[in-house]
Amino acid sequence: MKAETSQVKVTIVKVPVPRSHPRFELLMVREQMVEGLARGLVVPEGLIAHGRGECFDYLIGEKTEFFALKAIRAAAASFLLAEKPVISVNGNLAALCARELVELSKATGAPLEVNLFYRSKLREKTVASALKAAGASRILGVNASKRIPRLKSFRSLAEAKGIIEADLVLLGIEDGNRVEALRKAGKKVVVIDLNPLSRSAFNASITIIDNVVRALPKLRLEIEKLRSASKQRLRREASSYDNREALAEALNYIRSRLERLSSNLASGRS
Ligand code: PTJ
Repeated sequence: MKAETSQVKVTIVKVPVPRSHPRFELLMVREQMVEGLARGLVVPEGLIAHGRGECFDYLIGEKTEFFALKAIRAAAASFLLAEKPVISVNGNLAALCARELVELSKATGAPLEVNLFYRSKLREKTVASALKAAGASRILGVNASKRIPRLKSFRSLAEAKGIIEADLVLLGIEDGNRVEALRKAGKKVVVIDLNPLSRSAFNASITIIDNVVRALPKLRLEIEKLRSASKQRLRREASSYDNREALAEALNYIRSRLERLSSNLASGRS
């Protein structure tokens, strides 16, 4: 397989955003995505994926909710129990959270592995360089030559010492095919995805329904909190988590939030 590339001319207009803007944080995250595009980390399709994420973030209220905190607790315990955890990094994740990914990698000993849907040699290297610039010392996935079974896309390319041998894989902002293939290969898969209806969310072992920019630092803190816990406690935390229940909670939360908002509107309350 070989990727074909073509170039389009994009004019990026930078304007100062006042701190007082009610959506200042969100606009800054958008800036990171646009910069990511300019640096070749993010593909145009990544901007579309980001927009979908923003929409679901709007629906959950742009806060880390209880169902995400539960998933973060189970994911932290699972990381501490895992023998060969790996953190998979795509273009969007590298653009938004390179530093946090490196810190999580240091906190868990899990290597970072570049894994791209729109894979080209240049993008592999660009994402790896961004991780290196953020302090990563061990980066896998550049020139990966093994294949994840039952997966046809470029995403199946993985490293023997990384995703192929891993017992736990963390990934975020991606489609469901790889999650399914990794689960079939017997791995525990932790997904960060704002969309509780996505196939990734359904197929994962643990789905953190939250924005990666909020979830990753919280996951690292939770790992620090649980670090001295007994294996027995960690197993309890991991096994008491039910992914379907967490997804149902997220959907119910969105439904009741929308009901509340719409009845406030109908009754003239703000
Ligand atoms: O960098 P590459 O080549 O590997 O390509 C990556 C993209 C993002 C283009 C690719 O994985 C893709 O197309 O993903 P999808 O199928 O659009 O799925 C992205 C999912 O991530 C959607 O369910 C979004 O709601 C969700 N999402 C988007 N932004 C965020 C997010 N979830 C958490 N945090 C976000 N910031």
